[in-house]
Amino acid sequence: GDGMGKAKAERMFGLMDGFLKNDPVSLQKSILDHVEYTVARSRFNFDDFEAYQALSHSVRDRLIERWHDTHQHFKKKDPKRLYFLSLEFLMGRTLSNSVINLGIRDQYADALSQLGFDFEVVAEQEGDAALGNGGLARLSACQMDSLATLDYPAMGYGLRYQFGLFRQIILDGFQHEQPDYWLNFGNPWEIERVHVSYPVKFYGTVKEEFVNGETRKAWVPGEMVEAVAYDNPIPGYGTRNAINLRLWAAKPSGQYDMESYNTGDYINAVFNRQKAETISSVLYPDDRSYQGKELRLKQQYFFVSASIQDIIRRFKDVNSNFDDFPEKVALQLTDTHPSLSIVEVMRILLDEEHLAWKKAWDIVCKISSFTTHTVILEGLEKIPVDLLESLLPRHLQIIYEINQMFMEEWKKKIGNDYARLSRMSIVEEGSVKSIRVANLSVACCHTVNGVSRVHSEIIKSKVFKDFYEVWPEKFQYKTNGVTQRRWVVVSNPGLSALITKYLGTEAWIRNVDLLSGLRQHASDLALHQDWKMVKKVNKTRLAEYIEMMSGVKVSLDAMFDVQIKRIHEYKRQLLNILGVIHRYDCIKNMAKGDRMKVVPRVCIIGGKAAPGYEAAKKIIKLCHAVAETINNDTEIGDLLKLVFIPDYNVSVAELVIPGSDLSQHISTAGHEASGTGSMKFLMNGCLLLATADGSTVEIIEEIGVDNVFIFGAKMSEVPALREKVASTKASLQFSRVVRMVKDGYFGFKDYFKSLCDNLENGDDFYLLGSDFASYLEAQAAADRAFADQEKWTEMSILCTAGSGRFSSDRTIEEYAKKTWGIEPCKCPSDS
Ligand code: NBX
Repeated sequence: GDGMGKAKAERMFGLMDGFLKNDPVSLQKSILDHVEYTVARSRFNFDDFEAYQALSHSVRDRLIERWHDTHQHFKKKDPKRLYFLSLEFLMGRTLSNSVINLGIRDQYADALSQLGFDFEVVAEQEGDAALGNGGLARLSACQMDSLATLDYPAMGYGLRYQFGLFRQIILDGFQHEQPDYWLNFGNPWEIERVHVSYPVKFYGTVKEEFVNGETRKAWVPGEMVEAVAYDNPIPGYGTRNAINLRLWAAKPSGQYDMESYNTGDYINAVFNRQKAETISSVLYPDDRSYQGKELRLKQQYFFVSASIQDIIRRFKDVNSNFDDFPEKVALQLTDTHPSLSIVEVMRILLDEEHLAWKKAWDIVCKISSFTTHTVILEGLEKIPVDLLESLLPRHLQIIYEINQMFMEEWKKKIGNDYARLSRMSIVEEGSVKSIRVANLSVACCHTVNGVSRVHSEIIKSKVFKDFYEVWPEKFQYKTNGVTQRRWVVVSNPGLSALITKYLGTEAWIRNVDLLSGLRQHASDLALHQDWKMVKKVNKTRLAEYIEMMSGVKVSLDAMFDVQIKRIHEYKRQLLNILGVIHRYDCIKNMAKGDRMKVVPRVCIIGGKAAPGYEAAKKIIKLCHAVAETINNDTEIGDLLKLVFIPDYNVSVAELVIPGSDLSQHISTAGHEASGTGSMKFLMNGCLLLATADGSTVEIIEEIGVDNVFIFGAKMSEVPALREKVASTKASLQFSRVVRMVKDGYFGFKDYFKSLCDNLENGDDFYLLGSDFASYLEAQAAADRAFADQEKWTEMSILCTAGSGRFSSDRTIEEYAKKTWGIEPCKCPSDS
C-alpha cells in the first residue's frame, strides 16, 4: 500500500520539496546527522573527508527522493523506455554535479561554511568512478546526464567493476599501472539492491525435448552466478526527473552448487564460490584490440544476460503479450560489446517464452539499435567459436541459425558473389573459426549509427560497405556531444557566471544553442576584460596543480597548449612532442635578440597507455625525457616548458580544460571516429589546433575556418600519401628532430629506436613526416594570434558561442526521435 496515502503525503509535503527541506538550517542538520549516525564520527570533531562522506549522504537522500518519484511516475505512465547498454561509464565525481543538477549547490556551500568547511575543499575529497577507458565511456556518462535532463524514460545498464581503470604512476618517466580499488572507502552514490538479482548461466549442454508435438531446445547449464543490482541515481538539471544507472555485480549463486558441498571439502567449496566474483571484478584497460579471452566473454554475457532478464521482467510486470514488446522497449547497444544481447533476447523468447522463430526474430530486429565508435577494421571483435561453444552452447546454435537465414537473404539480393558473401557472413571460416560480432550487430539491428558525419561516410564506404549496399536505409549518424552541465557549469563556474551575465539568463544550461547569443558581444572590450580574468584564474589553478604534480613552475603569461586523451599512435602525441623538440631547437639556434619575440609556451600532455601497448608507453617516456632536457635548460627559461600530467582522468580534465588556451586534436585524418575532448575545450573557449578528422570537420563548419588552426592531409589524400611516403625521403626539418631522438640527445637511445626507425624508414603509417611542415605552420599561426590578446579573446568567445551543436542534449534528441522512438515523460513537480 501507499502507507499514509499518497494524496495526504502530497498535501503535507508538496512534491517538489519532497520530504526533505533544502534551506541552510535543514541542510546543516542533515549533514550533522549523517556525521553522527552514518559516518559515526562526533558532530564536534570531523575532518574534510568525513565532511565529504556526510555531505554526500545528505545529497544522496535528496537524490533518492526524486529517483523514487521518477520511478513511480514512469511506472504509472508505462511509456516506451530506452535501455542504454554500455560496458563502460566514466562518471568521474558525483557530488558537485549532483548538487548543481539538484539546484542546491549554494545552499550546501552556505551550510558547510557555517560549519567551518569549504565546499570546494570538501568536494576535492571525492575519488573518480572510472569504470571505463576513454571517449566511449565518457560519452555514455554525458548521454545519461542528457537523458535525465530531457526527461526521457531511460535507464542505463553497466557493470560494477571492483577495479576501475588502472591508476597511472610515473616512475623515472615510465608508466606503471596500479589497481584502482575505488570502493575501498565506500561508495555513497550507489544503492545496493540485494533483492534485485538474477541467475546467469554458463557452460553445459543443449538438450532437445518434445513438447506438444514440437522440438524444444533447452540449455542445461554447468555453472551459475548471481547478478546483483547496484543502482546509481542520475539527476537531471532543472527537472525533478532522476533516472537510474543500474550496474551489475557478480556474486556466488545460492542455488546451484549443493553438490560440491556434499563432497566434504567445505573450505575449497567456499573458495570456489568466491571465484564467481571475478567476473565483474576488473575493467579491461585495452581500448584497441579484442583478445579472445574467456573472462572478457563471460563478463560481456553476464552483463547482457542480467540486463535482458531485468528488462523482460519489467515488461512482464504489466504486459502479457510480446507483440507489444517493441512498443515498450528500445535497446541501444554501445559498440559491439553488448551485442550478445541480440542472441540472449532470441534465446529467452524461443526457449523460455516459446515464441515461434519468426515472431521472436521480428521483435529482436525492431528493438535493437547499434552505434559503432571505431574506424579500425582490425579492432572489431571476434569470438572464437570453440570458446563460445563451451561457454554458451545454445547461443552458438542461435547464431548459426541467424547466419543461415541471412546468407539466404543476401544470396537472393546479390547473387552468388561468394567472396562478398563470405565477407558478410557472421561466421568467419579460417584457421580459427570465429563469430564476427560487428556483422551480427549490423545484420540484426534496425539502425547502425556512426558518431560523426565523416565517420558515417567511412562506415558506409569501407567498414560496412557490403552491408550498406544491401541496406542503405539502416545507416545513420548522430554526431557526438558532451554535457555542458559537467563540462562548463560544474568545472568552470567563473565562465558560467560570465556567460549568464552576458546572455541575461541561465537558460543556456538546458538549451545550449543560446550560447550563440555571445557572438554579438565577441568584440565587446568589457567582456574581453572579464573573459581574460576568468581564464587567468583558471590558469592559476592549473599552474598550481602542475607545480604540485611535476615540480615545474610555469609562467601564467605563456600560452597553455594541451593534449589530453588516451595515448595512441593514431592520435599522434608523438607529432606533438616532435613539434616541441623543433621549437626547442629553434630557440636554441636563435640570436639572443630574437628570443624576445618568441611567444612563451607551456606544452601539457596527459593520458594513459594500455598496459600492453609498447609504442604508447615509449611515447610517454619520450615526453618525460624531452621535458627533462628542456625544463632544465636555463637558456630557455619560461620560453618553453613541457609537462606530463600523470593519471589523467575525468576530474583532472575538469581542472585542465578551463585553464588551457589551446588544445590539440591532431589524429591522422580518417582515424578518429569523432573525438569529444575537442567539444569540451570549445565550450570553454579554448582554441583548437586540429586536423580535419571526425567531428572536427563539423566544428569547423560551426565556428568558421578563421577560428581554428587547421592543418594536415585531408582524409581523401591519405591513401596516396601513404604510398608516396614509402618511396620518398622525409623533409630535412623532420629528419633533424627525429635524429635528435635517435642519436640520444634525450638519452635512452636504444629504447626510443623503434619509435624513430619507423618514421624514417618509409614506414610512417600515421604520416607524421608528411604533416610536419603544415603542423608547424599551424603552430606558428597560433603564436601570432596569441601575441594579439584582443584578437585571441575574440576567437575564444566565438568558440564558446559556436559550441551549441556539440551538446549531448542535441545528440540525445536526435536519437530519441530518429532511432529510439521515445517521448519525454516528465515527473510532475509543484513549483
Ligand atoms: O569513442 C572512442 C573513439 O575513439 C572516439 O573517436 C569517439 O569520440 C568516442 C565516442 O564515440 N572510442 C573509444 O573510446 N573506445 C573505447 O574506449 C574502447 C573500449 C574497449 C574496447 C574497444 C574500444 N574493447
